[in-house]
Amino acid sequence: MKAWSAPVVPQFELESPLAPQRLRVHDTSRAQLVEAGPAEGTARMYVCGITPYDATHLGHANTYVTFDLLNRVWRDLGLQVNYAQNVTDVDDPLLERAQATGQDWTELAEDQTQLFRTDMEALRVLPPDNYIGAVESIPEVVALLESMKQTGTIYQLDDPEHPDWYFTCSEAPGFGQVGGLPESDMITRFAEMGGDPERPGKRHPLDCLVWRMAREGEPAWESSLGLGRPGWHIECTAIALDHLGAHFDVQGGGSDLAFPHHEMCAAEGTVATGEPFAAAYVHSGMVALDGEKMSKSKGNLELVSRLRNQGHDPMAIRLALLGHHYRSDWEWDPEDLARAEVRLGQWREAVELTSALDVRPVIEKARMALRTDLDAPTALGLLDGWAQASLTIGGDDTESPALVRDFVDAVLGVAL
Ligand code: 5CA
Ligand code: ZN
Repeated sequence: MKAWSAPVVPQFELESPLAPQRLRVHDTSRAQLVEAGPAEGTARMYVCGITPYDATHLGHANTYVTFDLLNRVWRDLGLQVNYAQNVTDVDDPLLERAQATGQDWTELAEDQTQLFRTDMEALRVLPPDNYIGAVESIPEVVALLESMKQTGTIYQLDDPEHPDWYFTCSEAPGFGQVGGLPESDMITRFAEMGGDPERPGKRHPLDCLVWRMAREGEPAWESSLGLGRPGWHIECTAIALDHLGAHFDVQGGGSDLAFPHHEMCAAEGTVATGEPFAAAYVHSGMVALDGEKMSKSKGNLELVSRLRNQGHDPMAIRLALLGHHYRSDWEWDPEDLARAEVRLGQWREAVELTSALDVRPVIEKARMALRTDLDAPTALGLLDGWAQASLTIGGDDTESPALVRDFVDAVLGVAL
């Protein structure tokens, strides 16, 4: 499907010999920092997209800004990036919401996806190269499931009414490594996240649904597995393998997706290709409001669109998000936005100076921070130091203001 339009990104070329020449990020499955992406050529990233039944909240925005930063840091290292993202445009929560509000589910999905695109454009998030809906990827899902059927890694439930198809995930090599949870916790979490550990007839409680046979009143598609629709995890597995190939560099999303979603994707991908699914699983922290994770289902939300309609500069919203390290969990506080507005104003003033302090060593340190687990708060603090000193003490470097403008735009995604 159509992604959103790309912002114009300035070419930023400046040598920083002391900054590491590879990106290191935290891989959830190895619980340590690892090098992500190749030394040269094309890096491949899959980030789990929205389920479009409600507007983009700051938790979503934080996740997509995090992976946009990763994308930009790779580009700053001279890599090409193949970035794929899905839209879960058919799934239970979407169908339930459409039913509750009497809307057509396809219209609800299209409207909310369009609002998401507008929000992402405002936040200057680079669009994915492959933006793929679950509905449009059904042929790829079915092809993947057919190959898994051949190897006996999926099976049909012996249930005369609803003979759905399941994947034998617990037999997959490395199963359990992404989430790192003991089995009893896996079962609890699986149930909390839409899984069905207690369903009779399954070979193992953790086996996950891959093809749901048609139910009265639900959309369904003809396939060799019967009339039905894809399960959630297989959608991301099929889209990632189709657009990125096996053993791509990063699978990303919020930390709520580590288990079961990314665990199941990893298991399906490994079984289907005989290779590891992703080289690293990278997770951004959860943004909370009123003491709880911001979520569409609970309704404790602050929306990007609401803040924009109130007249807040999207660049300040972006800076407010980047002010938190991507792996931390934090609570939205309107004061964060006020502080980001002050910071943005100061940076804008400093890049208007005709001469300033030499920023090259500052950019080198900021790159060092960003290439070491995307430490945006440190990079922002370094730039504050340069801006404040340049505005108060001054400096005689005439190129630095333009260097800052281009660096901040190209790498942090903030247009000054
Ligand atoms: N469509 C699936 C992924 S395939 C899904 O989880 N959709 S979602 O709309 O619920 O979430 C979209 C992305 O936002 C996911 O990466 C999720 O981890 C992230 N996310 C959701 N809530 C929050 C939150 N409160 N804080 C941070 N990230 C969040
Ligand atoms: Zn996903």
